[in-house]
Parts: sequence; structure tokens; C-alpha cells
Amino acid sequence: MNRRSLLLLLAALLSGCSSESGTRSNLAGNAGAQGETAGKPRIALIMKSLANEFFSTMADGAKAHQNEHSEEYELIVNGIKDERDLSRQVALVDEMVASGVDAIVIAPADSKALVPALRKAQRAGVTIVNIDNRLDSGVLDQEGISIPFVGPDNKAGAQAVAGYLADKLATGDEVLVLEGIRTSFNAQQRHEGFKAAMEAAGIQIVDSQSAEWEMSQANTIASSMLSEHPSAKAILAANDSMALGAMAAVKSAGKTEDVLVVGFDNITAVQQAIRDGKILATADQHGDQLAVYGIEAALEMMRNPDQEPADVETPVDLIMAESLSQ
Ligand code: ALL
Repeated sequence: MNRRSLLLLLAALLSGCSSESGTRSNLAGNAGAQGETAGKPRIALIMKSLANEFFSTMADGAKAHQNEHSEEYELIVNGIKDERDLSRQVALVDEMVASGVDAIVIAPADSKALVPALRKAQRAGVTIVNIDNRLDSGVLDQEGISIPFVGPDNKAGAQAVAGYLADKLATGDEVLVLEGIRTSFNAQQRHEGFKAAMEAAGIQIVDSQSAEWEMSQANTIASSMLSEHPSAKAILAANDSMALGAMAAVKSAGKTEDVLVVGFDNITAVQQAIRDGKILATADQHGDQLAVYGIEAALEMMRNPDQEPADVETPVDLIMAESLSQ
């Protein structure tokens, strides 16, 4: 047995490794002791719906990063089945804390509801990084905590996509909007971006409803919107799953030539639809790297626990047929 294994064994014996308090004492944020006794930090990635390709891509990117940095940390990957399953995501945070992880990198399914569980985790000594969907700053202040955000400027991304769409439309045209879950900050920001671009171009949003990020809901809602607003010229969807649902609705309404669709995420199914001319544009928020940026931020915070962690703005790019053919 080498010296390191011996130290690990001793540490386990001394801390009574199965008890919760023993686990927690490993989480006390004492980087020196952690390096010496507890081995590599364990980072839990907690995502949203794994049915959405955006998150399976995110998971793959994180796993690839961990493979290349297997000496530096261990990774535990989690997600929920349903976009709206907030209580499951809250339970995942609690489970990860109880299992003794050192850090949680989370894409919260709701900007407010996750904050109390994350506050508890942080108080237990777990390093927390918020990725993808920003937690509500008012609730964070209320709970007296600060958690760094690593993610894109969603308003700017949505504005770029909608601006590109506006160039294909005429002043006075009517369009429809499919929003994400309204209690999510990124859904609100994308909505703001769509509105700003449409307003600037003098285009009217005649209906805007939430399809809760989901393809089938988007399909149903888009179908009824299209029959209620037969002169609508486009559907702006706040993510690609909903853009695919809208695309199918446009097809069944026989309006493929008349109604343009845009999305947000750049998932592979949408890339194909863009190449086929069925979807006009999307935004690439580099889902494969998003968790990686968060993991790197968490590692940095664990290395320098005394330093105030800063937010990190990650890239978001407009994708259309031309960019895909390059
Ligand atoms: C957001 C992501 C994606 C995704 C959506 C669905 O937080 O940024 O756009 O499609 O969640 O959960």
C-alpha cells in the first residue's frame, strides 16, 4: 500500500465514512485537507430533461472533459425526465449533498424554486456553480447567498436569431412566439430578445404562449395559433425542441412555403432542418461546452476558496444555412 492509499484509509477510518457528518466534513471547503486525504474532488452535474438533445450533448461534453482530466476530478452526471419536474431536481441536489460531492454544477429547471436547496448545499460546504439558466438574483439576495453564473447572454442570442428572421419579413408582418417555461430567466430573456428585434423591424407579435420547452406541446399550440392567425408569417421558438414541434405544425397546416420557423440551441435535428430549408435559423449556445465551463469554474473555486467567484459569459452564435455549409 502506498502512502496516499494509507492516508486515504486512515482518513476514512477517522471520519467514519458512512455517516452523514463524516461525509460532510469532507465538504468543509478545506482544500488542503481534501487534496491530502479525500483524493480527487467529486463534481455533480445536475441538468434538466435528458430527453432534450441539448442536455445529452451537454453530458457528453462534460464526460469527454472528465476523461481528459481524470486525474483532476470525478464526475457524476444527473438529469430529470420531464422539463417541469422541479421537485425531482430539488431532490437530486439533496441526494448529491448527502452522497458527499464536493461541487454541484447545475442548470436549474426554475430560476427561483431551486435556490433554497442550493443554499442548504452551499451551507454544507458544497461549491455551487449555476450554468445555462440564471438563478433569480432577488431570491439569491433574499436567501443571503451568492452563486456564480456561467452561461450565455440569452437576450442577445435571441435578438440575433430574430433579427436575421426580420430581414426576411416585411414591416407590418405578423408573427407568433413559443416561449419556454416562464419562471426560467433564460426563457424570459429570449422572449425579450425576440420582442426587441421584432419591435425594431416593425413586425407584430400577434400571439405568444409558453410551450414549456417541449416539442409536443409546441406542436399543439403552434397548430392552434396557425389556424387562429392564418396570415402569420413566422414562428419564433425559444428552443429547438419547440421549433421542431412548430415545424411539424407548419407542415400539417400545409404552410411550409409561407411560415418561417426559428429556434435556439443548434441541436442536430435542427441543423438538418436548416439545411433542408424547413427551419430558417437557430442560436448555438455550445451546449457541449456549457457544463465544461461550469466544471472549470467549480475547480477554480475549490482551488481558491478565498477568492470571490465571478460570473462567466459564454459564447452564443447565430446559425443559418450559410454558417452550416462552411
Ligand atoms: C434551457 C436551455 C435550452 C433548452 C431548455 C430546455 O435552459 O438553454 O435552450 O432547450 O433549457 O430545458
